[in-house]
Amino acid sequence: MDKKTFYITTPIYYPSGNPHIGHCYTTVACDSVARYKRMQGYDVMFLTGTDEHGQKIEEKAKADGVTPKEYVDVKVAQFKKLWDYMNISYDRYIRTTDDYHVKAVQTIFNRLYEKGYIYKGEYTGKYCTPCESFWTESQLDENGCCPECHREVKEAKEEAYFFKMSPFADRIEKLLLETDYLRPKYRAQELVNNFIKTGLEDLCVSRTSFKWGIPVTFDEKHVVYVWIDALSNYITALGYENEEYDDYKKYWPADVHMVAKDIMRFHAIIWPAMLMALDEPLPKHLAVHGWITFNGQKMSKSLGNVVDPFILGERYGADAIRYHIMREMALGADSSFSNEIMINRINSDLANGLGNLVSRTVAMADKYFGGTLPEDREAGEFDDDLITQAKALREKVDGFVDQTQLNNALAAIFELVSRANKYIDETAPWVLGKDESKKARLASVLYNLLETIRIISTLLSPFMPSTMPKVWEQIGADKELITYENAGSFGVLPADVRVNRGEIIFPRIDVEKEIEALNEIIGKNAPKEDNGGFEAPQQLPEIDIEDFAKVDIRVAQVRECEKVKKSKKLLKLQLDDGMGGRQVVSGIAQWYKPEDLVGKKIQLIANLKPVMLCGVESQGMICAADGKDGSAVVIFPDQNLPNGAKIR
Ligand code: ME8
Repeated sequence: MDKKTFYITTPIYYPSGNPHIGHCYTTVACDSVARYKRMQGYDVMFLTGTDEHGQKIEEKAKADGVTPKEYVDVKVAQFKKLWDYMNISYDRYIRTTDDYHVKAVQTIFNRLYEKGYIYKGEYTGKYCTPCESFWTESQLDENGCCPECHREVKEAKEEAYFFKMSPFADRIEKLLLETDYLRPKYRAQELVNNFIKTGLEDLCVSRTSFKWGIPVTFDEKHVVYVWIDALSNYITALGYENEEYDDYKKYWPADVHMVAKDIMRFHAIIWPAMLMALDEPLPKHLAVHGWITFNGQKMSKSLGNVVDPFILGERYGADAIRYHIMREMALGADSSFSNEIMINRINSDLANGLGNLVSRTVAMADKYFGGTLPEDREAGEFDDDLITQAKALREKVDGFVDQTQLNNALAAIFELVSRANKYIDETAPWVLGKDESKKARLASVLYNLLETIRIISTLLSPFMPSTMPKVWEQIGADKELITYENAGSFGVLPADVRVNRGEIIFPRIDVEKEIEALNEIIGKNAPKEDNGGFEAPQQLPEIDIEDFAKVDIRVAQVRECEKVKKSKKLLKLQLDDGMGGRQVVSGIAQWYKPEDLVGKKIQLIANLKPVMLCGVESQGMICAADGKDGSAVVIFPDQNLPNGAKIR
């Protein structure tokens, strides 16, 4: 019988800069799912690649004095180098400059034209150059800026081809609201309200103002513009309308497209509409995750130096980075990146939790039995609880992987790590080891631990593929015992299993020293132009420490947030300040949406006299820095700080 297939994709990334930890997240997450599914016996196709056309690339290449193709070749090599480094097991890598893709996109464009879904018109609209997107007036944010990146848009007009979206509105609404295509589902209503209920607008799909794109065959001054080119990759990479590959029938429809929220709309609305127009089946799931943020800002190329995945990987190993980013990001929510949180997590979960479990177990088997367990056994208290939990783990992890909730899958695995460490404390093998008559009991305890570690490490291997083989070596598990089937049963290792003491798999990191070292590296790597023309204002006259002590600055958490009616600038925030709560009004509405702030910790000036702003009382002020572009950037303290903590 043919194996069941599983097709998973990352977005194809713009190679307009170097890849950063944000790109790593999606790619590592897809890789882990792909590996897990392979372990389950699926025939997996895991696709990633690069989206190489567009005005931005054309401009960057020109600035560097190279052709666009020369420019992207260098960047693509950088992406591929990172994926090798991170152990990304992609099966196929698509470049939108690949000949077969170019021809297939032309065929797709022509087909949509012949079917009457593409027509020629004139575009007048608001154009955001960084996002390469046209927006309608109604889609702009409250400041008349791009709804994605909130930068200025400019009026633009040109002859263009359009893709008719309206015929698909009803089907797309049903897809979003009545099926589990979109994950998390709670985003569906917002999409329907913002883009479908207001009338699904036709999409501009060609441009004449630049050349670096796929020419429209019947009207060569036009190039296919962004989305028809980019989204088609998911099918052209399987051989749709080309001879390069022949897997379309086998793998389509995709099981999971994974993207971040910035491109959710394109994958939730435009991509299904394109497929409907082509009469092709729709993908099964779209998993949308949030952004990795740094100080509340989306991680981007300019911040890439702060958390260069190569630098972090060299210091802690690719697996520790993979673990950390997947453990931090809940499907749908943003995840704030900090070197300190990462190092603490490596210490607590990997060094103290898993690492200790393995090294203590192996060391005791070595010490008390010379490395080989005797076959006599004696069951005892606590065994059943551990064994039941260990046997149940696989099913739990399966469920979370199927829902693309990888943080929960890892949390479930590490619950068992904690349970096993607790079992060591409960059974106290070092006491059993002192008493000759307890040897059979001691052997049982160590065997149960080795079995639990086998199950844990098997299920962890798709997430941390390079470290787990070291664990198998240490616990004496032959490669053929490491299977998905065996991860569901207990008692797989031979009774006289032989362990091999080895190196510590995750050494503990000295947090303070490491942060210092990282800061030094970051300082060295920071590009000189990073200040981007920003000139620090003149320092104010000196004050005494007593003057400063008069200012009461506290950590507080935003519980609720809404716009102040009739004001473009003000947000009203309800804070938990550890002192009973209060309301603060802040002039940051141009740069933050209420949902960007809810749940976040902020810094509160707590003892400012209350004032009325636009008729609303403000009992304090939240701290923000002046951004380069005149924006206000809220300073977010560590999320783990307690509400009401004093800032000195
Ligand atoms: O949008 N946090 O390419 P892109 C989490 N070419 N994920 C992040 C991230 C962050 N800070 N930054 C980037 C494009 N990503 C188009 C896609 S698909 C047919 C065309 C990840 O290079 C995340 O997966 O801007 C996001 O959706 C993607 O990179 C955007 O990559």
